[in-house]
Amino acid sequence: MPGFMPAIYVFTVQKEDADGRNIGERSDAVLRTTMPAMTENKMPMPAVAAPIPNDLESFWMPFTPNRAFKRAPRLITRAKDMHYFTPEGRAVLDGTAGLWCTNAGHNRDPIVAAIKRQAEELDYAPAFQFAHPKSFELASRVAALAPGDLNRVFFCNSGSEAVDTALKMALAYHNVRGEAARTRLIGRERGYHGVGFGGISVGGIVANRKLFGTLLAGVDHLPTTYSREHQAFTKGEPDWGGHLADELERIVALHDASTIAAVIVEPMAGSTGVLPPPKGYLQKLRAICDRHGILLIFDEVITGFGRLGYAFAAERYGVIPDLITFAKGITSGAVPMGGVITRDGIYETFMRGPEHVPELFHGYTYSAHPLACAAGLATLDLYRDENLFERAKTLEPRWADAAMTLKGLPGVLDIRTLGLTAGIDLAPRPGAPGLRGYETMERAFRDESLMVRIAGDTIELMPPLIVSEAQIGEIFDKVGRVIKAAA
Ligand code: PXG
Repeated sequence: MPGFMPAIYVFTVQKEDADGRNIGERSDAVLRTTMPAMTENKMPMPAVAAPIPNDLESFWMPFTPNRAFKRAPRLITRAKDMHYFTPEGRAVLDGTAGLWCTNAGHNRDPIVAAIKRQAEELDYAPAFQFAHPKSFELASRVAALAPGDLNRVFFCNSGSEAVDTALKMALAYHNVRGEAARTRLIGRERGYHGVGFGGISVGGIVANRKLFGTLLAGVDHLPTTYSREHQAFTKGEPDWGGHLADELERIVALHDASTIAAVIVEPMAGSTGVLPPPKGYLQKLRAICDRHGILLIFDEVITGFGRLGYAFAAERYGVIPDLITFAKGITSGAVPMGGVITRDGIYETFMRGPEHVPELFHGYTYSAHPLACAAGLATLDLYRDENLFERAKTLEPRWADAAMTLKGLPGVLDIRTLGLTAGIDLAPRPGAPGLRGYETMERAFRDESLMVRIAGDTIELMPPLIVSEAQIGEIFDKVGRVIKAAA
């Protein structure tokens, strides 16, 4: 970025309330740029300057230890392909595809151009009662990628919205076809389905649930499929654990199938540390759901769009769910978008009643937003033209081998891989769970210029699908050094 050499200064100022009373100190970071007066007079930033926050206090950061971050910020101002760039211009290798989303790499020219064109042509059009053509085009493209008769696509703006949409569709579906008693929802321990009330209810992460009241009523959880004892250091789907799907039969026996609407699982649990499905597990879940008229929802927010070497994990496993949730990779992270794909029969079940009345009372102001649709179309073109899903499949063995080179390093308890993902469990520091993971992420960013994700003391890796073989080596070399340093 020519002519733009920002530096961050963190200092402490005395803060006053509206009446001029001193209300204590507060730590602010000021960005000094080529326009030094910027922070004082609120002049617009020069076009070349990235919009970096100059007051770290106001932004309540999501899923972040705010105080630790604000003491030592990790700022990103620019990205291209496999790299981020800090305000100082340091290149940071992206080992995490953003947050599992930039599957085509960062700031890809065709996606950027499509967003620009769309912004000039049509900024917004309502998706209720009106529509713009790209929403239909993108829905058709997504339907074509989905397996079987998963042909109907509902758009929203995030994975959390996609999950809540899918759960509501499942409940409403049973209702309109005359089985209104089917209201129970079944999730899984260690599942992550976003942060809406539906998603945290079926999700299985204690910290995401315990402070938020009673959640949805009538939710049960399958056991997690992970067992270190039986699965440690497995590449791909573990042999042990397929039988855990039988737990669904136990839940059905307890409540009776006539009360159960849907089961929702991630084909591969991502957020809780990359937990690949045991061999045969998903197929078994499908068979049990079929036996009892229960809808099967695959939450493919992470596994969709190439992460496991296929458009959807459903294809990898030859299992056709009734609904698929997606987000993230649909636009390669460039514009927020999510959605739900349903089988024809579900959509058709709703298509009754007077034709002037909406069939489903659900939707978002920004469903099928024009910028998201334009970004989505350009992204799907890139995936196709660069064979990125196949690329992930081809690279999987190389990726898994490279990950397993870390076996034997101090404190490494398990390594799991699937598609272009890896989870590396580190031994927690005594009395301080999560600290070693946190230090690892910090060191990776500062000392190795590598972005990793952490879930507690587990390192998670999932690079953009454009990652080169050399970069795979680089990622695991860097992670290896960090693990040793944080031992
Ligand atoms: N379902 C699944 C399976 C997800 O992984 C969501 C739903 C929610 O998506 P939104 O767009 O509402 O965030 C997710 C999100 C991580 C990490 O570090 C994972 C997610 C988000 C942020 C971080 O593993 N997954």
